[in-house]
Amino acid sequence: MSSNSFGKLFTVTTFGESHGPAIGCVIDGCPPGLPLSADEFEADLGRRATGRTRHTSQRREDDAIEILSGVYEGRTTGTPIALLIRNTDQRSKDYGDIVETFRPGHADYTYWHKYGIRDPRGGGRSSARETTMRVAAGVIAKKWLAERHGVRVRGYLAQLGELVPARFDAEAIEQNPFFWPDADQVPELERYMDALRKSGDSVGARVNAIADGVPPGWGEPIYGKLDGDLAAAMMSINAVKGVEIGDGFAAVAQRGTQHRDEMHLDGFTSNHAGGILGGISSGQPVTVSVAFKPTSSILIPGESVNLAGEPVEVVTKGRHDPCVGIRATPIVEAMLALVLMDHALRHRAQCGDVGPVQPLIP
Ligand code: EPS
Repeated sequence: MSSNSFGKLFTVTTFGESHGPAIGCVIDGCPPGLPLSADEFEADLGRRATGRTRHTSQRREDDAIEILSGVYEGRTTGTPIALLIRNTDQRSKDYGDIVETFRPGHADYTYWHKYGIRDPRGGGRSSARETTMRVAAGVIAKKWLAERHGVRVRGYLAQLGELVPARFDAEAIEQNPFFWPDADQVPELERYMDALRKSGDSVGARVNAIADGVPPGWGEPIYGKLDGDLAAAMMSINAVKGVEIGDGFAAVAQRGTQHRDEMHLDGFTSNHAGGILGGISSGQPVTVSVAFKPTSSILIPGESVNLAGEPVEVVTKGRHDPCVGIRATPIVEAMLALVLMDHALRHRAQCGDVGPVQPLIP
């Protein structure tokens, strides 16, 4: 009922609040024998973490993973993998002023109506902090997909406010704090973010992710479509407002002749479908694009109401991200990997004896 778990055969349950003692997850259904150690989580957790550049929240967490179960002598055992990260840099007094009020645009108001109680410190479960454990679980999925199927998942920032990349250079993405695919534009992004931070406002962003090497056949009609599960997974990330697969909403203005990806024995001519046809992977790269809203915790006063039903002005103090999308690339990658791994196992369970069938378009 309370939906803190997702996946069918590879399931992830996250728990914990932004200002609680710890956050964690339980991953069930991981195949046995996968080599796994705590240091393998560092790279992706570091890519997502706060406090690593001036353009994100200045809260400083080590995000050090403790593996509590499911791994013996450096290998997964097939039993539940429990991961824990202790919170060390909570500053709950920043939230003193909003205990009695609701930030406009934030989940404060809806959590209050749903539960009649809320943890206002750091936004509780609705905080970006919750995404840490998705990234941790995603490390396992990325590794299994790469080793077992040669699948590679990567992402990048495809829009920051009104700025879009002038070109796509895959090599540039990991060389700047924005995951931006054009190194020449990074100074412009720095200036943009500095001005935004100074203004006290926030801005939205778009993150794209691609999975290469996905074989045809993953995904289930009708209610377990790969794109349906991807949309749900991406929408479950706090602050996400839109998801597109392949050409997404641009398909509205396209003709059939334009949108279809023509097939030849040596390859498809295009990938408007984003690697998914009828909810099942086609063997082309799976492409997803995700819209993040502007952070609602901002310094510019906004009108709201308080618990007593009086009109109030709200200003959020604290160490907030002026653009939460800047550190969302590893989160989107993780959700893509988690959904793909779940579907790989589901496909193996039902149809493991079927393929490969011919013709197979490379
Ligand atoms: C967040 C507010 C900031 C961020 C936090 C998400 O935390 P605090 O309220 O404690 O200053 O630092 O993000 C993380 C700690 C994280 O690891 O992602 C928010 O309001 O969502």
